[in-house]
Amino acid sequence: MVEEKEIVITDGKETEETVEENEIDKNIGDEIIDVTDERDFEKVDGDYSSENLKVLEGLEAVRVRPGMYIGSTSSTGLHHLVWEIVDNAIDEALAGHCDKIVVTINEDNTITVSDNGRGIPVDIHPKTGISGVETCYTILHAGGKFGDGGGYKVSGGLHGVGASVVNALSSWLEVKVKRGGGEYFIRFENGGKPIGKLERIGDCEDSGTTVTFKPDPTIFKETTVFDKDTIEKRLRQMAFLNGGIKIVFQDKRETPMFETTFQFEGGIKSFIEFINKTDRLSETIFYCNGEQTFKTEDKIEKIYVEVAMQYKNGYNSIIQTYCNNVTTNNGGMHLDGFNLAVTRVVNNYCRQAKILKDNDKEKITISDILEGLTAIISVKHPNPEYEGQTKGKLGNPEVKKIVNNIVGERFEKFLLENREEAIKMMNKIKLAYNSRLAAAAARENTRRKSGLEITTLPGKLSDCVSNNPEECELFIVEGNSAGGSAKLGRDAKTQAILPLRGKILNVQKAQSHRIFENAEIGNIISAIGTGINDDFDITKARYHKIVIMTDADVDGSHIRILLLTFFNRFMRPLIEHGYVYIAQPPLYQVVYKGKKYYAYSDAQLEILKKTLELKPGYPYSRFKGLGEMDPEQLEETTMDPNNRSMLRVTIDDATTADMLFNDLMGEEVEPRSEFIKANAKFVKNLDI
Ligand code: 28F
Repeated sequence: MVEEKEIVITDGKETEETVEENEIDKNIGDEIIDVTDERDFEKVDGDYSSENLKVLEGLEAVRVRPGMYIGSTSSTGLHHLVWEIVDNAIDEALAGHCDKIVVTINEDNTITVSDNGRGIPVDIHPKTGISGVETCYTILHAGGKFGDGGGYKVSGGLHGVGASVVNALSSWLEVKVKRGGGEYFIRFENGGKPIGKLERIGDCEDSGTTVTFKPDPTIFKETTVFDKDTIEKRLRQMAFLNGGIKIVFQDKRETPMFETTFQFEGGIKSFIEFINKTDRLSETIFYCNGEQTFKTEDKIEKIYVEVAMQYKNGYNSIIQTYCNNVTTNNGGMHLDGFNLAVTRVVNNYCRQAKILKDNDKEKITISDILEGLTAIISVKHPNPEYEGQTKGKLGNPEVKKIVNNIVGERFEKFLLENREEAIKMMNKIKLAYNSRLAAAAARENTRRKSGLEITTLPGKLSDCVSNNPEECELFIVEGNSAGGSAKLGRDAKTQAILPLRGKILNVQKAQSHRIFENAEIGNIISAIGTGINDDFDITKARYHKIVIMTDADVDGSHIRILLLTFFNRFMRPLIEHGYVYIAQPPLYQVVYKGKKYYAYSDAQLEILKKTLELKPGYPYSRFKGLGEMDPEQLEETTMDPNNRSMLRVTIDDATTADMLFNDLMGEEVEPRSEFIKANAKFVKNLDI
């Protein structure tokens, strides 16, 4: 069935991406030699030929089960190869030896990464008997922890698997090193087999490392084509998270060559400026960074913390957390520490400044503080542990205390030194606090009046017969007439229809307690059954597929965006669980030799015309909206699970989604109309 796949729409072409389990780093380490750890070397025998055999076995293991090392062999896995090599260059920069990294997509879709660091060591490694370069590229995890203690080895996140993994999964890979006055070269082929030894090919004055590789198409069966937007976005993020480093990105597949440079002296402070382009509560950005040590069983280690934040006038909150340059989607100890610190400081400040009056008995909670807040929390940790199903939660307990300390102290100081900003922020927080308490009181009132929880289903809902949420689908349909067709065309056993009249409230700009006064929103909330925000409970979902079905025109995309904004802000786990879909009604119908054919885009229409070998001028019809389709048409093209194609909404990168929502829904009119025009791009950017 089509909807089990994630579908990426690019320029009217559809590619299906199978949803793969993230299988990362399981079991690896058993057979692995960490060349930076002396103790490990005493265990293996020093015989060179047996060593060599192990090397080949290691790389072969990567080729047999690539998913274990890079998560998947889809486009995502393909790009992991780039991140891996870039991470090594970033590490060299964080160690203080390099300030410029160049990433190039070459004409032939190979990748070149280069840095102006010290160059990978070229001398023979005493333990492996081969050059440092060959060691790094053929022994699993050899690039492991940098021994010099000068920097943070940051590639220990989801994809810190080492350069050798990239080599193992490449048709060929070349390394050039400039070091100690010489230039050196080595080439590997066929999944990491060295073609000769590292060779001195000339003299030079500077130093650095350059790597070029071609991903093996027999491994990356789906695609070996690199995506410019994906790489550009990640490199920009890297430049924000590692302030000061200059990262140049080139795409030579374009003529003229595309080139852009990222360098942000302000680090994540610049990241906040980038996200909060409009509608800021005040211009000042709170920024702090600091380092603190902690003791483990046998050594003292350092944690680096960097936090930046700023309020917007709206109510949406964007909190991005990172550990070692990798997004921690489900937060963890750094987020906990941050929440603790700001909650404490804000409560103290508001008590002292008499913003909280004596009769305000309730404390200000983190949810009051988060309304309208954009914050980036980035930590660097020598030994991060990730928890949760998707390994998206930072688990190291010491991080909580350290972030709490640093942010607490610096944020308190900031408020005292920036009185005007502080009062603006606190007034905003107090407003959120007041409306939270007012909404709670209103809810309590309704409950008392009716004597029971509000559990009635909306009158406009045509519910399905089945009570098994797993097979139930809710179609949220634009307009009453389309709703009528959908109602007649549905499979009443599993498909429910909720027609929406007019435009729903712009939830980005509305205050929380106003949302619930809106009838359309209220209908959606009660139909789905999960509740919202803190009360949200995914187990209460009455449908496991919630399908947004709107016209393929500007109004339709506006309503779709409003609905997505709503889900994003109040029912985000619904998206995270993959329950939200976008229906794809066709745009065109061609009747040919008594058979009906449908096209979902202009490009598809052209393909259809070619396939059917239609003469120019052969008639076809264009659907102006869902309402124009009769129930059978709607059923067979858009609703029937056997025929339809739907887009699953997944928030892979919350920043992009949030920023899109902001751009679309915020005050500025310009970006909004732009995005509605570029609707296909919107869908793509949501990583659908
Ligand atoms: C294009 C990607 O990979 N840059 C790198 C260095 C520098 C050193 C290093 C790398 C050797 C065996 C650990 C140099 N001098 N860019 C990169 N630059 N690796 S990777 O050392 C790795 C060690 O195992 C380096 C002194 N110390 C370290």
